[in-house]
Amino acid sequence: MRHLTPLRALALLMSTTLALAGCGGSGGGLDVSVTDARSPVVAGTSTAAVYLDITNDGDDDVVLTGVSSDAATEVVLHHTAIGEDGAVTMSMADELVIPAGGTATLTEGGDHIMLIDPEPRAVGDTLELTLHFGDEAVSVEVPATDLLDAG
Ligand SMILES: [Cu+2]
Repeated sequence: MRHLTPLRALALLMSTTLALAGCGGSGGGLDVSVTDARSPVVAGTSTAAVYLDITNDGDDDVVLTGVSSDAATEVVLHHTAIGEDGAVTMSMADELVIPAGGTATLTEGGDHIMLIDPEPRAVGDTLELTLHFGDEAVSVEVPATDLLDAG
């Protein structure tokens, strides 16, 4: 009879936890992948933007209905618009539709995720974000990046 060493048991436990975290639903057919997640660190502000690409490989449109994180007081979806006078305004968005086979690009100057009162971070830190698609959810590790590296 083989016994698990404590380390091995821990590794097993961690991989189970990760697998659970990566799949909020029970195989409800959500076929979404998230790439290029990043959150530039801006000193002296009480908010932080998160940018990422959400690709919907499924046959049906999916709707991003909310975003949450333990690393911030609040997480909101923002829509950026440039008015006729050239002024940039950000407004809250309730949801974001990602069409079947399409990609939603959340990027500088466009739609983005906003963290309100995020925990202090340094470049290279990661924070965990959960994207909610109705009853299903996808967890994303978002690295903090240097603002100047954003291109
Ligand atoms: Cu914003």
